[in-house]
Amino acid sequence: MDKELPPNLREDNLSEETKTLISSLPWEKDRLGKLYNYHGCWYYANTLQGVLNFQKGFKPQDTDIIIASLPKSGTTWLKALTFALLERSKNRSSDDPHSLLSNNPHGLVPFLEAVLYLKSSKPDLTKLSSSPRLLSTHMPLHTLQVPLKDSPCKIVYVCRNVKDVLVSQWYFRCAYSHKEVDKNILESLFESSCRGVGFYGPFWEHVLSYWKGSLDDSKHVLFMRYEDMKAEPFAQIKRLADFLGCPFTEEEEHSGSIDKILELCSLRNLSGLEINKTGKTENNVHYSNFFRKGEVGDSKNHLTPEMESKIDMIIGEKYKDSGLEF
Ligand code: PAP
Repeated sequence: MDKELPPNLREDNLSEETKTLISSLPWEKDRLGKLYNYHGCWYYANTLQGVLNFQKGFKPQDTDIIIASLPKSGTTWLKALTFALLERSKNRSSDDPHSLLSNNPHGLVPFLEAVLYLKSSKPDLTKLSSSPRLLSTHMPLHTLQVPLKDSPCKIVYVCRNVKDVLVSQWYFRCAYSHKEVDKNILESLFESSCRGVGFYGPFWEHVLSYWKGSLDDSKHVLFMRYEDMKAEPFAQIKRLADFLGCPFTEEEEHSGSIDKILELCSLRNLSGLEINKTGKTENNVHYSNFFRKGEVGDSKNHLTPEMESKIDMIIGEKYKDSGLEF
């Protein structure tokens, strides 16, 4: 079973040091394997190895941009938008097609702990786009910040209503394990998430770490919401461009450039591309699994009213006094 899992979810690539470390960590078992709690966050063992490798070996550059999220919160979309925003300053000739047409956003903006540093603390990063480097992570902010120290690099976090995240995770898990959509899987994801256990969870700690980070240091941490991006994409992409220091000019605003980027990065466009129908990530996950409905509120079709009110209650309690509302 272990061998069929994507490499970041397995437990077969640990250093002796990490084996010793995890033997002392709290753990829980889910359907995919053992999750270990390291500094308040749950990881499968190989991903934890990636986190440790990253913390040991990552050397930030001042211009780095890091896309951060909980899985299934809009990562693919934000990667595409950020990549497209930065690409527009590069003068491409008309016969040079956009990289987003031939590569998936996950191929263009690789994950730190789950891909680049998964196997080594000294990966070859020379293949990354030169400057700025675009990177991504699902780590919580306090873990990400360890090797960043006083680096002025920019972090963009995307957050999504956790009920929709849960349903999206459920579909994703069933799809990559080639299983029928099975309600038992949703129920166990729900039950463990409510207890604060789940890959990269507890979700409320994750969201709050970036929310507080964005309040404390708004020049370096931008907090975005999937729901706002759906409701007002024009305003949100402008916000993103301003934060990254590459604002749209008036000419760009009026000439339809923003609409073109939004169209290029739309779920409809990306999911229809050959690369996204047939390609796979470095961790052997079909790109097609990253595109589904992309709707706000799809959880209503799958969670019972009791499940919804339990999550609402948890969120209400955990986010109270934070200023964060859903
Ligand atoms: P990841 O964290 O594993 O990379 P992520 O991209 O965050 O996954 O989440 C996938 C969700 O984003 C899917 O939501 P759904 O299951 O509710 O449908 C997917 O459909 C949605 N998504 C992917 N690309 C886009 C896009 N271009 N625009 C809007 N939503 C998108």
